[in-house]
Amino acid sequence: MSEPVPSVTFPPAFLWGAATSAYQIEGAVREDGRTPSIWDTFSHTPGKTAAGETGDIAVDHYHRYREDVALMAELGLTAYRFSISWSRVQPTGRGPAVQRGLDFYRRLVDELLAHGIKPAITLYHWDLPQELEDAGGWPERDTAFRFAEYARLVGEALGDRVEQWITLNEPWCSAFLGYGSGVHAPGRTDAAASLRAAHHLNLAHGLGTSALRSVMPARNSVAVSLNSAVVRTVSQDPADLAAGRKIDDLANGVFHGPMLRGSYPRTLLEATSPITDWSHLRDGDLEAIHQPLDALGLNYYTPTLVSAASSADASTRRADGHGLSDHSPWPGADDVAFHHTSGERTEMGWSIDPTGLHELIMRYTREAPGLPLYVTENGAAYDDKPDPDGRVHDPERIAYLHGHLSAVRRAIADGADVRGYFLWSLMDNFEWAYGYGKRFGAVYVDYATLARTPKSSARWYGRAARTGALPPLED
Ligand code: GBH
Repeated sequence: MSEPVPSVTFPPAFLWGAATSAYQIEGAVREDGRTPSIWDTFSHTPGKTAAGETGDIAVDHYHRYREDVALMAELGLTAYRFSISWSRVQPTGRGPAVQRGLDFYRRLVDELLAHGIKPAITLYHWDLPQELEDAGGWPERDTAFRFAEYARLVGEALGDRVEQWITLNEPWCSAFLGYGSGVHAPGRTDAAASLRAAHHLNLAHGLGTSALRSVMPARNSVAVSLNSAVVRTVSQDPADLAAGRKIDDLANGVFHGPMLRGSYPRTLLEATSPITDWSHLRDGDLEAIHQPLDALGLNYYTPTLVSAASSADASTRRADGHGLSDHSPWPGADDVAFHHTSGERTEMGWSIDPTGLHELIMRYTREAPGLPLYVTENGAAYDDKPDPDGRVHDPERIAYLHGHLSAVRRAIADGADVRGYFLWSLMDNFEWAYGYGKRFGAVYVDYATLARTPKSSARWYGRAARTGALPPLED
């Protein structure tokens, strides 16, 4: 363990950002040629999201983006990570781009640049055009080629003014929550399909990276954002350590292996061999996936605690190891048990553990030496409510941010090259299967009026952004 850093100041060029994603904030789902994505279909299917909530209106960012950018500027943010709705740009997932769809993002980018805020584009944050799902979705190889084509179109349109690009957000969720446990769109529960999906997401990342580079200025940066799990075991028992390694392969190695090293972990191929023969892995795929990257994005919320299933104490077993589903998102890991981690929790039930973020950053500092790192998501849901005077006080979120930003600062002191931090999320929004019940925003959204009110955490974070140092904890 490292010593605490005495003065909590950050490098001058450190980016202080916030993150969002298209389906979670935009609304306007039928405007300007946009067609349904798998999340439109899923959220409109009874029983799939809390209270049947959908992103139809979300927080109406599509119409309010100017106000939202002004708010970011007023707070003092220096970067903004958002995603592009694929079916706004290519309604069928194929063919030429729809100009009106691209125009929205061009206006948003220009508004950000005019306010001195650096845009970071995520090309894919889980909202596959429904037509591509109808043709087989991510388990189908062709989807990777469709993604590369889409990446090229967006790169051509915005590569002159956006420097930071992220191909995929958390492909683990797309593959294993979308096709394995089925708690995310498209809601399929087929372990073999989830492993094929993971491979085709890897391929999409590789082909998409090459496509972006072929149309963009060389100065632009291409990265990927992974929800790299911090896997801990309940004991040092060999059986528990083996369980930990298995989950590490299924959470991390399945993407990092091909993307950063050009191979799948042998142990992953073995553990999943009863489920798939991996015949979908073709000659040349690993070379296509293993593209040099300019940066790596890490999304971190909470660590994962596991043991061998045989040694599990049922009372500590974590129900949400499988999310909201009876089907596991961990193919080939029926011999692993998931446990509740101790300590304070957020409204999601996720334990608060900033040391996990330090550990994660140091791991990739070792495993991907020389690769600049960004924390592309970190944040917490709390049950925020306005006071009678209309203000929203969220000291718990300030404490969460303080703890995790201190962990980032400690990692920098320990030699990690962390270039920026993106708080999840800029504002309250559609939290996927949980609907609007979980508030991750630094900015409060009144869902009756869609009025935005910065919470005290937004002011606190803005002060950090302006001064490059963490303000004291008091609210
Ligand atoms: C991110 O997902 C998303 O990128 C973002 O859109 C979302 O709003 C935000 O976080 C908040 O949820 O051990 O099976 O329970 C994070 C999703 C949550 C996925 C924790 C892995 C643990 C898997 N991650 N989850 S399990």
